[in-house]
Amino acid sequence: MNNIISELYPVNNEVRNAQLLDGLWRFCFDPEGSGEREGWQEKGIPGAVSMPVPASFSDIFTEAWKRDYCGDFWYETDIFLQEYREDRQYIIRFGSVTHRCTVWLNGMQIAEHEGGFLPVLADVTGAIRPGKNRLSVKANNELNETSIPCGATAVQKDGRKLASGYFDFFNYSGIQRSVWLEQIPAVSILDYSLSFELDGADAIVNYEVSAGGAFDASEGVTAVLKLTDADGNTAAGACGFRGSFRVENAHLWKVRGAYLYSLAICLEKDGSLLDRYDARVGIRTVKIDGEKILINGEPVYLKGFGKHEDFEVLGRGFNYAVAKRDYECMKWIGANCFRTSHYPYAEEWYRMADEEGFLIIDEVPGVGMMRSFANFAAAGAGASNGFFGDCPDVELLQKNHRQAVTEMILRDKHHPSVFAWSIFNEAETVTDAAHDYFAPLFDLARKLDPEKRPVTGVLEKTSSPERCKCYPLMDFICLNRYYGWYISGGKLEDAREQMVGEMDAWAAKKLNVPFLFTEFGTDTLDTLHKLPSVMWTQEYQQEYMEMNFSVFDSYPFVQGELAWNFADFQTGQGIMRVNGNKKGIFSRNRQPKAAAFTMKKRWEEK
Ligand code: GCB
Repeated sequence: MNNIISELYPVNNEVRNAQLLDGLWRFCFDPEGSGEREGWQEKGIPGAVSMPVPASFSDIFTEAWKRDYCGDFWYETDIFLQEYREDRQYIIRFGSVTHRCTVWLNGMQIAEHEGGFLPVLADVTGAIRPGKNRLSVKANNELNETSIPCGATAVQKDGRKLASGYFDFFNYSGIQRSVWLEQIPAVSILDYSLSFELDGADAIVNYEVSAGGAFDASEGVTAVLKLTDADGNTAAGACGFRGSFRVENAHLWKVRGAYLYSLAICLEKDGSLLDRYDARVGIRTVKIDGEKILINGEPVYLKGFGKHEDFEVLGRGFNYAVAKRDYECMKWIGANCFRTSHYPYAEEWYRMADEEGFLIIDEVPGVGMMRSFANFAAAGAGASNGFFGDCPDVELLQKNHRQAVTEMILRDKHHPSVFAWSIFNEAETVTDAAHDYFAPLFDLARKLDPEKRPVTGVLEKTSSPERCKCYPLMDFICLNRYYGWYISGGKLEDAREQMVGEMDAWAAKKLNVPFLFTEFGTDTLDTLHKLPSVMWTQEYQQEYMEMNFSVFDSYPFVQGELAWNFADFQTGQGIMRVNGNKKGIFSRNRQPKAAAFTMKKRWEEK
């Protein structure tokens, strides 16, 4: 884990410089896994083709084996540095490399990272030189039962490897997020933490700043903070590495009514500036109070989606235009929340949510912890297994999971949009081994978050009120339920009865916590209509939604509904999927299906 290099998002100001390295890089596959042995990191990669960064490589090519490629693959680019300065620290920052990588600069190894959805950081001070530098990345996208997400890698008849995730999304891989070269002062701000209390019209901001490098606080270096409101007026200030300050008549960050202050965090010595980090701050509180979710002390009902980072050609590559369109569609439909199913998204998503006033449940890639390539279907049929009891190396799995929780919270704790952490999606939760596996991960999240946001996990059907051993770990309970699709598909009245049966059993437990439906939905073709409806038509999706809504509305502890999915998305191939999962309320190219109008009407009124 890269715990000494700052996770802070790159900024540009008078002392910090962040240069984007995105563009066309050189790329090649390494099916034999021999590149490192053969010294490609020193000699350069052989037979390279050009490859856009950021993007998944998968949907760029026209050959099936390249789309489905599993194993090692390499990226390479040149970085030009005009001048090397002794008083600077040089950092290379990948938003992510999926699922693991080793990185070299001019043949010298500078980073190694496990996990495909969080930043890879390398301190290249001393390794980078003026002029041209070669940056080489060996990445690998195999899946196994100790990686998160979990899956398996099989060797096919022709010798090629094939990854099969124990999850329902395509194993998109590559350098899917932006890459930066940062130049920061040798004495620099490593991290900061904020938490908020409301006091009448004022807010108290508790803060802590940590610094590193050639640094010794006793030598008279101090932190100076200045908070500026959206009109550019000074709102508050403070001195010292930790403390608190009062913001009079604080302008709160509200759900769908965002307000962001600017916070300049400076390191100073004898009045001269050593470092400065510019942060955006949303003042708001989060609390669970009985069955309610409170933001700034006021109950909020969550409306929105489980999403994916997914689009034509880009795969999981971040693209501002697609993200902006998604926010516009979510605003149009009256949503206020989404879950980053099933992995932390590119940081730009959170920065945009901060501005747009959306709430986010931030999820680690703790998905596939049930040995079935389609646990959603297996669960519907009542299947379950003891994943944690017979996982080949549960300690290694937990170590990787712990690392993802740590890196996610370190990266995302500053966002007002993030109001909860999700530790898993649809894991096996019915054994004592599962409870023992998850309990320390919940504790870790609670310990790391300065704001003590709620921590949750997402339960599939087998995690029933009678059998689930993990729901007591959660601050609110998230249910993925498909009554009327995987269960009693096409028979909405039977489905309603079964759903009510389960909800009555939860109600009888009197847990006094909020419940969210984090998934419910039907595969629906955006070309298909039929009256009376049948499964897969747009009419059926609407009727299914109406049935679900009427059940949600009869249980006051249901405090939110995040439909599955915002948009159609790519999956692996199989008889359950028609070129991907079609449960989108929007098509893959972000046009509304009929149910979108049903939801818009409800959500605008609710
Ligand atoms: C689920 C999973 C999600 C699937 C969905 C489905 O329960 O959490 O990843 O895509 O069901 O459509 O079956």
